[in-house]
Amino acid sequence: EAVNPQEYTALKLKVLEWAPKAAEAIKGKIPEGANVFLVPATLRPETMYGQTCCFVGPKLTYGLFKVDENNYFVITERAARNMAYQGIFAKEGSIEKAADILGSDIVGTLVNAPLSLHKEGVRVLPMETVLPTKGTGVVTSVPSDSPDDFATVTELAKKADYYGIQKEWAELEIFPIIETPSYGDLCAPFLVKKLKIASPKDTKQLEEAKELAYKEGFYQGILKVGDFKGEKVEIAKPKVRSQLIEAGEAFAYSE
Ligand code: A2H
Repeated sequence: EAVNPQEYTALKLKVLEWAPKAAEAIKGKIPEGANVFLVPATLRPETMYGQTCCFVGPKLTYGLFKVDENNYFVITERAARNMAYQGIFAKEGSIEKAADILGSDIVGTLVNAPLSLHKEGVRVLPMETVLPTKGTGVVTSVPSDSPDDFATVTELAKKADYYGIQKEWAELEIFPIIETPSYGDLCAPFLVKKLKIASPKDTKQLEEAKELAYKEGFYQGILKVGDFKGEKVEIAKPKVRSQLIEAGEAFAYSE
């Protein structure tokens, strides 16, 4: 655990259509018509325009937690326990779990990703490297700017049958969203190629790519899309975050 608290932006990805096994797992457990959200924790809210899918750990168990009468979150129990003391649930200081769902059973679910240029929704896909001990255990995927995400979607598209997914779910168009002087406007694909990263298992090079992408994107990047188009990432980041929070599509989460 970090010494300093990490302040994440928790994004609300509303479920539009459940994968069959997940639908089975939650059947009869929540009121008819209640909203369910997958809730990834991110440090880069300004990149949310570039979401192409949402990752869960296939072997992790998630809970369906009650927020209020009409709203539920899919997150790890660990994250729910933290949220219970951050004014996020109607009933402060306690959690109410309606069901358990295995990550692999959620794969294939269609969710709405706020700000994403893919307005038709994005799919939930498996990511083996999701840590149960960080954030909410749900990770939204921005392959244009996150080397981890790009390496994972590339692997998923290559071995779609092995991962039990439809290839096209991993192949949504990757739109450029941040312009950088050194790595162009598709920072993560550029660095993954440059550092010869062949798969998500190349953890050492990925660590380096992540570092380079973050520094360049954050300090030199300029947004190419959205309401703050043309602004420096450093300046636009808190603005995008506030906009999401004010729209009720995100909230602050720290741990
Ligand atoms: B970031 P830190 Cl575009 N397991 O969001 C593995 N990774 C996780 C996670 C978990 N349980 N929870 C969150 N994350 C990811 C966007 C992004 C992120 C971009 C570029 C870099 C980047 C889109 N994915 O993170 O250890 C989430 O991915 C680079 C580190 O708390 C989250 O932000 O610093 C970030 O890691 C949090 O990592």
